[in-house]
Amino acid sequence: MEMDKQSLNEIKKRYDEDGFVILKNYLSHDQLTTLKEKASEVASRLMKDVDFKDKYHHVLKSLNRYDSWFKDQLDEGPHIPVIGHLMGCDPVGASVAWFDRPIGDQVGIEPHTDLFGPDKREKLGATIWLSIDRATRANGCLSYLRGSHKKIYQDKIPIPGVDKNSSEAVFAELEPGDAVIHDARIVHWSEGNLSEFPRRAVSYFYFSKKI
Ligand SMILES: O=C(O)CCC(=O)C(=O)O
Repeated sequence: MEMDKQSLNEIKKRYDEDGFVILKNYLSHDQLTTLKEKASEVASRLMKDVDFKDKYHHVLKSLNRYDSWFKDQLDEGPHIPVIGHLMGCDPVGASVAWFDRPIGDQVGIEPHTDLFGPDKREKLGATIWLSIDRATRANGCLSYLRGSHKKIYQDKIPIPGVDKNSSEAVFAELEPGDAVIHDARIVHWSEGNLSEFPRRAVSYFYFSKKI
């Protein structure tokens, strides 16, 4: 999606205030088809490898290490200018992830932030999460605690004391091809898939030192 200066400034304002911003119809039909095909192929290849199996058995990190198309997208994908604009610096690609939440998968991801460690105050980070399917509350869409990127939280999952029913909790319900970009400091989570519909997504994560 091409964005003019005014649109970029509008989304930056929302991103700075809320810690995330939803981009409707971000991918074209062709881009969505390609992403779905590539991600399904890599995921089915990597899922056969027992080393990838952990608590989040439908999540695969570092697709960029195992597939050159994802490495190219991480380093030079069309989303880099918008990520750089929102972060206010040159983003450094860290990881591409596959976040599947198949029908009946009860395992959501508890409230967390994406920046950890003693130097987290010196770092910036951002993720673009591209929805392959319709993501809803029923199938485990991403949820955010609006404005929480302005606070510092403990490096624990789940973060203690987060109220998922707070009036600041926002459900990022997306259509296929929509995207959400979030600040790595925002508290976010997702629930299990209690629906009859799949919920697949690919994310690209970037970080940088504050400048
Ligand atoms: O897709 C999900 O369920 C969680 C994604 C997430 O935590 C992230 O992109 O940082």
